Amino acid sequence: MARGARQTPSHKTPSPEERPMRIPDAKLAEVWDRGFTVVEGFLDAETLGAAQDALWEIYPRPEDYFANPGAHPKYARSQFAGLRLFPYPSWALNRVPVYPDLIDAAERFLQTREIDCYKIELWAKYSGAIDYDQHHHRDYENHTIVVPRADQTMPQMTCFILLSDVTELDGPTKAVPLDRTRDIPLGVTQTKMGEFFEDEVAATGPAGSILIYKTDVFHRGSNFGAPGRSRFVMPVDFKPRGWRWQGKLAWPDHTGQPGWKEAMVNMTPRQRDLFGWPPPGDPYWNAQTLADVAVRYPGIDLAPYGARQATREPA
Ligand SMILES: O=C(O)CCC(=O)C(=O)O
Ligand SMILES: [Fe+2]
Repeated sequence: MARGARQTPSHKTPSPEERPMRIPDAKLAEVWDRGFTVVEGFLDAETLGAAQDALWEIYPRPEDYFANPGAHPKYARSQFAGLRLFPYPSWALNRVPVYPDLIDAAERFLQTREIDCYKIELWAKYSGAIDYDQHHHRDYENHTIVVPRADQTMPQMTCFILLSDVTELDGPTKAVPLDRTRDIPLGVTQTKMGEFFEDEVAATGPAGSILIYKTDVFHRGSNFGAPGRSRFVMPVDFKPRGWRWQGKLAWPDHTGQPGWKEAMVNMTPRQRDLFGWPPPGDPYWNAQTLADVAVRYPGIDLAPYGARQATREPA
């Protein structure tokens, strides 16, 4: 199990004792039984603080936005205008979706080490930009081209990492416990607006918390309850490797974005594997691929991929 990402010099690796939160089994069991859970204090303070600082390379700071919302018209165009796909310009953000305790939780929840991180987003919302209220829906609609299995073979684990404090006023995600909706066939993805308002639970928590949920749970984005508020979250989704009908992004299509190369160079083999990178010992690796991947990713340490190969097939 991967522990401790390689860091850029400005970010020290937290020791296991400093890592505050291995997600308890009981919380993962709650995701199975209830459909979702919130774990507070998930990110360590240094990781969280650095990620928060890096947000302002991408988004207007709340004080700048609210000083003149008209200067940022894009956020008024759609609820989804504040979405940005991985990678990001800064390692401080790119390391969050491969946070060791997140990998650990996904491996335990999905009950295998053979997992894909199949979607990473950042999402900024600013109060008053637009109405963020949504219908209750199941997320699987754009995470699989069919439907989840009711017996939860090959489930998907979807998460929101909160990078800002989310109170009742900050447009929390609102989720409906599974026992209220078990009678709704899995083929149904939306409910009528308001149908489960009585049952929904607001996924609130301080910055650094994580909401983990499943793709069969009804939930919705909600609007802000007061002016001048903002919400910054990182949605990250995992699946067991194997069923080609599940997924959302094709990572090769994102390798041209600023931050991708640095992220791949900084990651451990375990972390890269989540994106489909060939693991150590894979037959993909030979003298040619080792040399050419090193050209594509200057500074990368390919020793873990090369040692075995070098004894089998000298260059
Ligand atoms: O932003 C949120 O809190 C939830 C949004 C959501 O569920 C969605 O867009 O699928
Ligand atoms: Fe959703």
